[in-house]
Amino acid sequence: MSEEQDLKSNYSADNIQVLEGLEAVRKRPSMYIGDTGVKGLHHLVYEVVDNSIDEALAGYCTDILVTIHEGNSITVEDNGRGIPTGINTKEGKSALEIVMTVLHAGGKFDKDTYKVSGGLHGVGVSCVNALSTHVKTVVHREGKIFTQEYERGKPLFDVKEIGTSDRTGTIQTFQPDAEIFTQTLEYKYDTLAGRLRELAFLNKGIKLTLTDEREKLDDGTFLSETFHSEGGLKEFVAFLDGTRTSLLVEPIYIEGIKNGVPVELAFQYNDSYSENVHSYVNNINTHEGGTHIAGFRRGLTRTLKNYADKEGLLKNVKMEITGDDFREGLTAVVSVKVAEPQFEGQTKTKLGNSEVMGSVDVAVGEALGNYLEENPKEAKLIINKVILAATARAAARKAREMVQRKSVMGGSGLPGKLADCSDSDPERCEIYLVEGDSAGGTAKQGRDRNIQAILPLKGKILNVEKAMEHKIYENDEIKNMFTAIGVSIGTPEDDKALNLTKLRYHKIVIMTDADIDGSHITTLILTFFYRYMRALIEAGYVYIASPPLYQVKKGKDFEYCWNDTQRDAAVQRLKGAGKEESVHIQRYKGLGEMNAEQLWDTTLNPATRTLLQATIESAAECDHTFSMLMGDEVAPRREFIERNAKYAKIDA
Ligand code: 0RA
Repeated sequence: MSEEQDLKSNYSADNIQVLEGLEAVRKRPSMYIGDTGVKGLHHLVYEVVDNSIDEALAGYCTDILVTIHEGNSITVEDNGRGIPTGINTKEGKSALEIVMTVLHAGGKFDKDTYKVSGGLHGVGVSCVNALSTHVKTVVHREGKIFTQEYERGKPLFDVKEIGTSDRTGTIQTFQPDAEIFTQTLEYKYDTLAGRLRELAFLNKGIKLTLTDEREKLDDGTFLSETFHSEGGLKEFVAFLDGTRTSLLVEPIYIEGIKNGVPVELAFQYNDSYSENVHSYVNNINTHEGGTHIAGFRRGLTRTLKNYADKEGLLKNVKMEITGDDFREGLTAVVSVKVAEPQFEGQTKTKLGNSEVMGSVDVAVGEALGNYLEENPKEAKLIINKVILAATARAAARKAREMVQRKSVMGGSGLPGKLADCSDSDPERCEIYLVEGDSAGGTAKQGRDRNIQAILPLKGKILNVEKAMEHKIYENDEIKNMFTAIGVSIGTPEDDKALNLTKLRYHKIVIMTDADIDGSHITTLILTFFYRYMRALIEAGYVYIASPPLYQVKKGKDFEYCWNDTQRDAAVQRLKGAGKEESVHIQRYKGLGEMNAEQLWDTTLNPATRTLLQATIESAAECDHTFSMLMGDEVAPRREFIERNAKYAKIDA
């Protein structure tokens, strides 16, 4: 074969690969964006925003605007340099077209840019293009405006010049494809806002604005928020702690390049007993931790211990102090940028690069070492808190061992209040955690005894955000939940990990009254699961029941209603030609007002009930929300409940 022919055939081979690329994305979208549900849908936005973040991190972009349009198309606009539009000689196409239509082509044209952002799947904007019915890209660059449009990834025309401009930037508008996203096409404002807020904290200085054109406000403008943080992680930590009471005037903070790895971290102690450490690699939340977290812990423990020893603060302390004791009431965010991150673990969110451990260790040592020397009063506060934690830990271990012993005893060890089901296959079995003995009684009569177990809980359960660990394991309602659900603490590898090998149900349903008290109890139980049985939420086993608010009745005919709109419609339907007074509306004030049959029909029957699945979209948002809901300040809690009340009704 001549050289020329060789080149030619390679060229067409390349072309075929290109076609296969985007076809493959449409054939198996989950491989590229994780899933085709709510998560994947939102992932499209993150993928596009990540490109703009990269441009900002390279120093060329300060503002990113995200707009949700009517009909759920999205525009992402930035004021960066604009995607290059010149013809790439090798491919014979414009760089823009290549970026938009070739898998993984994103970074090809600018090797100097230190690419650090990029979604978990890091697939590039061509995937978004492949999974959208229509994309329009507009580039302002070199005094001109260029554009190209695509349908399901295929260009509709060559890049064309459409005008002149005195600015630079890239504007991407895409419409997700209903053929791909069969579950939902609806963007959630709060989900996008949560991620943009997180990105603003993680990349200080960048302004990210979210506008929702589906939500017009009273003054005629659209719902819109701008996220912008000059303090970066220092402000992130303050945000996470919400209304918790801080031990230090402000978080300990460091930013710098250590052993070649950019490290930024901030931490603060508060008066709670839980540890909230969040970590990010290249702006991706590393839920499972990894080497950066190991480095953080090592640096924290070593530096605090050295200081305490040097100052003789541990002279009279008899008991052993463990790593955990240094992290009680700790809120921290660790963010590193790694050029070639290795992700491991079940959800590929655990950093494996060993060199990062030392970098973070050194960063913590420096920041904390200086802080302790310069702030001896605060240093003593921290050390005293650690000593207190060690004291409490002894008590907690005893209490935890009780839970461990009880929960392995099996049948006879089950709580007396539990009405178990007869089936023993966890996959088929459900347990309802029910507020109050009276509703518990009705549920016991109304349920399907084969697969549904009922555990009544006494009123308000313990607020685990405010209780010390041993109090939690001593609490009767909590002990009952551990033993009934079949969860214990301690596995052969880790004596604090959750042991799910004896899990007895794959659906754990929280059922409370549909009023303010009921939703408070739901929140208390969810907080408990979040702090002490998070793996159950992550596995998708935790649900919230939604009992109806009304029964609308006329003679023998009746309908159940979950909100006021349904109620009004039911009244109209049932009255027919008759008078409105002939229709009777019963407002359920609690589960106790329903009889067993009604409870089955509306809330228990797997064929007709509505269950809301508890999920952790963002651990950081959860921490903030729980600290606010469970904290002492009333105003933010009331605001949150009022703002979310309308969603709660829609969901029902
Ligand atoms: C590569 C090179 C250059 C810009 C970009 C990529 C770029 C990509 C995106 C994606 C969204 N917004 C973006 N902004 C910029 C420019 C190279 C140069 O001008 O020298």
